[in-house]
Amino acid sequence: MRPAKRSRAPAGGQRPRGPRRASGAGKRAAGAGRPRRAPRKRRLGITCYSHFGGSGVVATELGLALARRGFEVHFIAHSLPFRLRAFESNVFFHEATPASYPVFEQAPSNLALTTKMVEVAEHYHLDVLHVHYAMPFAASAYLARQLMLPRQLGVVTTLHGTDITVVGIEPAYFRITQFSIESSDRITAVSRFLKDRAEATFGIKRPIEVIYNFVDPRVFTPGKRAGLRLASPQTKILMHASNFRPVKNIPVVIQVFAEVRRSLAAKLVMIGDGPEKAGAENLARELGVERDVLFLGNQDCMEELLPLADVFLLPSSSESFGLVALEAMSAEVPVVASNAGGLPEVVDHGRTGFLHDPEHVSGFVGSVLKLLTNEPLRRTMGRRGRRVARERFSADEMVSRYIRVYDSLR
Ligand code: GMT
Repeated sequence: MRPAKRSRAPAGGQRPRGPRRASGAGKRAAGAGRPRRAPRKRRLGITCYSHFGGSGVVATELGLALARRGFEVHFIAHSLPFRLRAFESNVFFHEATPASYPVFEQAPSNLALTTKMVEVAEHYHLDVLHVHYAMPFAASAYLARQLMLPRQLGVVTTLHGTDITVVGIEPAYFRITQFSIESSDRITAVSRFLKDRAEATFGIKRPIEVIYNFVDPRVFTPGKRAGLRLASPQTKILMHASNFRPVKNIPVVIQVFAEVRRSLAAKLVMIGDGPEKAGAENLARELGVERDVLFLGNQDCMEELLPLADVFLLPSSSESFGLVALEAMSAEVPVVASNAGGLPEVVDHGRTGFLHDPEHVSGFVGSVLKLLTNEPLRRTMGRRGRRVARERFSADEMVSRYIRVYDSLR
């Protein structure tokens, strides 16, 4: 598979010509007897974090889905988004690389990003720039739009989570986060919880539309892939995947597993990497379960790993949505999670999984054991989870809602 094209013009190497106009204008201009011109492709810039993480996944899957619906999509980022692994026509990648200079204590990478946004928006006649994660992308987009005046570039900001709940509220960033969110033409949030939190914390008065994270149920399917095995068939698998940051409550994952392991043969599969990983390895050793905990590091084939789990565990102290929980549900894996943030909007307690207070270790243990010792219940909940993933969080529906947001900017 070939990667997305890097900073290249569309097929034929030609730069799109002619004045900017909304799609459909070509149709109206076509007079009697003259050949109809194809409607102009809608052109969208997407900026996101490229490393492992839900916001980058949502941004990438959205861009790919839009390209399949005829949009020309330009990813503008510091590096190739990790899920942008397959070639798609209509998809371009533009790398924003900061120049270094001895005077800089740190290279001003956000200015390089802003410059790249302007360059791409002008060169490819972008209609809209959609940034994922407010910090600092909404500020870069605001600056890019100002630089392009009087030409109008629509800016959409999607709030994802810690941009609002953790980092955006740091005194060092509060005012710029608030200003740049308010300055966006349209604002979306990935859960009702996050919308409410953004309004309450930042006093955002502009409307925030909730557009949930989504999953493609054709990609995240139940059923183990041949040849992939993490444990013997009799051994139950508890799985966790995250960026191992403090909000993920990693010690609780290990504690819950150590308790579960006392009752039955099980393995804990830990996917991802981050600051809490070393502590987790130590705790597993302290609790004497290190041989049954597999740290797999970052993996980009979650659709192959998740179906291997019997239960997925996500005890976060804060979680705006929990995309990986939805991906697990799509793979028919019941989720045991915390009742924090937007997770209750995703997991239905007692139907598709169980929810507990983030520090309620015995609650998590009880629910995990209930599922691991009652296969019919586990299967029923798994099947319901997949149905909910398909019906409530369908990619088609969420992508259409983003398109309506772009349409409202015309
Ligand atoms: O906010 C973050 O910690 C980063 C971000 C990411 O890039 O993974 O995660 C957030 O965005 C995801 C996609 O919308 C959500 O599914 C996650 O729940 C959310 N993380 C948190 O709220 C901790």
